[in-house]
Amino acid sequence: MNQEEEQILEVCKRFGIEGEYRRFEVIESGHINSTYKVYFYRNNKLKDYIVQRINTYVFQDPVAVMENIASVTEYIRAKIKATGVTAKRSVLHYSKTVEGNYYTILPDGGFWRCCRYIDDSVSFTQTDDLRIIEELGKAFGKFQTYLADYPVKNLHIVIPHFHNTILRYQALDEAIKRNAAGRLEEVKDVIAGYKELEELATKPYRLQRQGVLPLRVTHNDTKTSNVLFDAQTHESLSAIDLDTVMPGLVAFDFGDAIRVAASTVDEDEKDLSKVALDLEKYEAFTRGFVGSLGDMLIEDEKKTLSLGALAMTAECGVRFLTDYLDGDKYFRIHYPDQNLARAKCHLTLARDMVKKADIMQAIVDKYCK
Ligand code: GN1
Ligand code: MG
Repeated sequence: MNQEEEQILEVCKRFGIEGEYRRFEVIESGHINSTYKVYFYRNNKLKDYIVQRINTYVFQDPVAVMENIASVTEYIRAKIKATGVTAKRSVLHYSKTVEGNYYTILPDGGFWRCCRYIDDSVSFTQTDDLRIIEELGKAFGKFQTYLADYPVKNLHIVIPHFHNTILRYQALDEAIKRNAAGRLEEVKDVIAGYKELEELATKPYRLQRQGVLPLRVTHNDTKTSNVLFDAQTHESLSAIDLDTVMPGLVAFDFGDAIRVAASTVDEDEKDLSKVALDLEKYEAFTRGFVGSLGDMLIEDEKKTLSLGALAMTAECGVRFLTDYLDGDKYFRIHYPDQNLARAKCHLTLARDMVKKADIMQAIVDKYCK
């Protein structure tokens, strides 16, 4: 047993997981935390758990992260139960240690948490199945409606200015000045490309600051892999990865999902001729998302929903580029220039969204009627 496995088992013990330990798998899809799926055998059944070590470079107050998550999941659970149905497969259930905490800290300082995986569920990193994409939209739309009346002041701001697109562009400027990894020369074109998009990409954030767009409780990390689906029917069950639940714009949750779910390619596709916004996928997501929001949106939110997709694609790309210039300190990479590949791919996708802006908004309008 290596050190990683020993730590995982120690964490499981502290969370009181019973049964016979079988094995663990590393889940590779996240860029921040270290995530493991751990299997125990109990009552003639295999039970799976998600055990995670939180990245405390990114989440500097991980206790606050867990307080947000516990509060939001309990709130959603109560809402679902109030409708008379079981919430067992519709919201995550985090485990508590014997001391009653939603986290435990190992001797090396590692900050860990554990939750039961939802039975018979699956997730997808990327899919071409339009029905799944519509279900994805439904899941994030429902997340909005569950939390529409959640007391926002109860939430900790775990990463200040998380979707402040203006500050993300400023952070890029600072990384350019530092040129810490000596990579500036090779990315000049990519920087110029992002600068061209700055005015449009920062518009939703500016509209919020001007009081035109309201802050709501948002998920803030709505990529495809952050929803669980029923393994057989592929109906959506629950939004997961609630680390970044904070006040935000509905256009950001919509847009960040479109960035991933409506793209023709993976986040780091190197053949840029393949990168585009797939309008069929876009429509499927929009149908699911807008369809489950009911009449929640105000007119200005409806009018700027599609712009959120450009904002989130450009912002995420700017963050990848900043990290590349800084020497890959923030996002986990699996090969040396992955952050650059991600940044170029996002720039190409964002430019395609600019071309398709009118069609994108017309599709939103169609489902807002
Ligand atoms: C990170 O943790 P993960 O992989 O779900 C990042 C998101 C980015 C995303 C890009 C806390 O999400 O903001 O959009 O990578 N999360 C944080 O794939 O920075
Ligand atoms: Mg995340």
